[in-house]
Amino acid sequence: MRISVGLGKCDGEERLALQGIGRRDFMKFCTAIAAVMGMGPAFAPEVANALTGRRPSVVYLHTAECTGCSEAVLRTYKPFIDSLILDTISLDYHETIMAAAGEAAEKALEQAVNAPEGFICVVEGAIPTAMNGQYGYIAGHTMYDICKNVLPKAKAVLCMGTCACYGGVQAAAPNPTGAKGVNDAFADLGVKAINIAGCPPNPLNLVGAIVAYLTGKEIKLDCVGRPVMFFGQTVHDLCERRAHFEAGEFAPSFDSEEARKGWCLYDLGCKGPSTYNNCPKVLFNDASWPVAAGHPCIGCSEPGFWDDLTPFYSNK
Ligand code: FSX
Ligand code: SF4
Ligand code: F3S
Repeated sequence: MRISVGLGKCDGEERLALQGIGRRDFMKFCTAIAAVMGMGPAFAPEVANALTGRRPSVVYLHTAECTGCSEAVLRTYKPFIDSLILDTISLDYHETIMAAAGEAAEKALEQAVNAPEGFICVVEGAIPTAMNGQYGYIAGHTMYDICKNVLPKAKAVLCMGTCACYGGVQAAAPNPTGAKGVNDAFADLGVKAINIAGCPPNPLNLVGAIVAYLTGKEIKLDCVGRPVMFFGQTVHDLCERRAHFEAGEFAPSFDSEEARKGWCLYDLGCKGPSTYNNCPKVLFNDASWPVAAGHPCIGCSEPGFWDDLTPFYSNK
């Protein structure tokens, strides 16, 4: 089916049609993104235009991490979401999925970074800063130096995942590699990254942030650099088990009848009350989120959650 968005056709429509993405599915996706951004369905055509317009060049850097953030995008059960993301942006450098290797990959990075139209940089992973960054090398350069070179030149920097935002598991005590989040590691270079937190983050929050950037919408950040439109409420505020919390109905164990009936998981360690994220509203893969699946929120979108919010399975 042919895609027709807005008044005219553009090369974005061709791209989507080539991916076999129907207009109905595409507009449904755009409406979902508008909702994620806290906008009504009337904003969907603007989302569509942003996603089918001129593609911004994106350099996607991997540092110290598990690559779960990229996996969250690539394994979406609606296969068109990854195509859409990868087609919406001109992904000029991505260490996990690009075809180029060796010197060709290095050249691609150099070209993207020096292109006159500029680029957006997405960072996935923490920055090892101890011993001059020697705990992490790519192509003979430390991750620390690569970021130092690339990030100040970017038009915008997005941190994809809690590791890039705040250091994540790599920064957990005793943190021998001196792992830090981007804003912490490069504050002296004037880098001010937008933090799409979560381990992994919801890919729709990344798309929402890119759409906001492309449409020139103001991206209001909270005190730890997360867009308020995605991270303005706690998981607890949005949770479907909340009525049971208020009624004092707490599941005594994971395999209990009460847990199955949807009682609150607070006594099993749920950190929803102190965690800001939109998981209950946005869901992963349009399907579920941890608490709906019977697992407590472990606070994965919060800075320092490995140190501050453990033990994960107790609140006592
Ligand atoms: Fe971190 Fe992302 Fe968690 Fe993993 O790369 S946010 S460990 S899901 O992969 O950086
Ligand atoms: Fe709050 Fe967690 Fe209970 Fe949900 S399960 S109501 S997030 S404490
Ligand atoms: Fe993370 Fe809690 Fe959501 S663990 S995925 S913020 S429910």
